[in-house]
Amino acid sequence: MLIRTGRDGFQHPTASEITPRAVYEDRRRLLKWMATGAAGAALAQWAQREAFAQQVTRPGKLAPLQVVRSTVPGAVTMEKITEYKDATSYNNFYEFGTDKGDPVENAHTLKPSPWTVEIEGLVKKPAKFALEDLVKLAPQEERIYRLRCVEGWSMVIPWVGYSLAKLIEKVEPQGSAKFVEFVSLADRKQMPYVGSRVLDWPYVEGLRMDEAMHPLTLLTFGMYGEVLPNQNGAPVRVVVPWKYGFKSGKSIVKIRFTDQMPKTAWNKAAANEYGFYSNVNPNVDHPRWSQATERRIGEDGLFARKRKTLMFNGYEPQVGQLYAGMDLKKNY
Ligand SMILES: Nc1nc2c(c(=O)[nH]1)N[C@H]1C(S)=C(S)[C@@H](COP(=O)(O)O)O[C@H]1N2
Ligand SMILES: [Mo]
Repeated sequence: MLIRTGRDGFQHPTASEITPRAVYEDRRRLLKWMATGAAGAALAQWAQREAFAQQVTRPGKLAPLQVVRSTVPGAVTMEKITEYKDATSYNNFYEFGTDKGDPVENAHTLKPSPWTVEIEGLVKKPAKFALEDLVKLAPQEERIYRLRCVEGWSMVIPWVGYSLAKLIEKVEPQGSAKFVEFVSLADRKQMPYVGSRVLDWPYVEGLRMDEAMHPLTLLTFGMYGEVLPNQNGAPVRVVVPWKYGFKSGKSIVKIRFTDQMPKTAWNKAAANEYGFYSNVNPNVDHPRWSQATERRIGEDGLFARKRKTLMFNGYEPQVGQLYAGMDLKKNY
């Protein structure tokens, strides 16, 4: 059962969200577990996360989204949230220009409604979803993720969406499907820089199937409690928190299941600089600069210190296992 709170629309967790389901289903075990003190720790952790999530204020500029708390491990970082004005005015969205300030200025020509997302390729149930239906496929969760751009800056953003895995399960990939490809809109009428020669349009990104199925991989419809602003990839994008930001394609119109590693836009543009995996890794430098540190947007005053970049952007406990045995210097 979900209990609405009045002020901010957040929903408080039920016992099943704070305690492991098995424990909660067995009353005797629950009492034992509580006696160990683990319950207190879980509650304290929950209260702390709650306090941090309360930082999320709705900017009140766009349509609000009803959100529930995410129970996915690692889905809520406790770091200070980047200001909405920074997250929406310092962007990479090359379809609207290559300067950080271009998207906020130019993306008003994007029409995020009506919108459809096509699911095709190696799936048993190919489909065409109207955005309204896609939004309703699963409860919208709030996830507070670090976003680390390959250029050496980072932000902390409260995204709204659900695990991409929920959509993937619905469309039933065939056994032969090994990768998922994400295709962004490429419409010159709406996107002034589509046709420019910086990238081979449309913007394409991709994940291995197990990466796409990982619960942290978010099919994203909003941020800061509201629908996505155009410059952040309205009306639907992907967010993969342990990878460099460019793996998170914006304004997606197609999701294709394949048996071949997708040819991604950045890999085609410069294969020696942007590999398919692009996991955040402080030990593997970009050929032209170090990846060991990052600048947190909003902290860039005169005395702001650079932060150390974390392996897998800090999501190693959750995703490290996906890459066990892989040479991450080769598979950059
Ligand atoms: N379609 C499309 N998606 C894109 C990009 C782009 O140029 N086009 N830029 C990527 C890069 S480099 C980053 S860092 C993130 C930035 O997301 P944000 O502007 O919401 O912070 O979007 C990614 N998704
Ligand atoms: Mo980026």
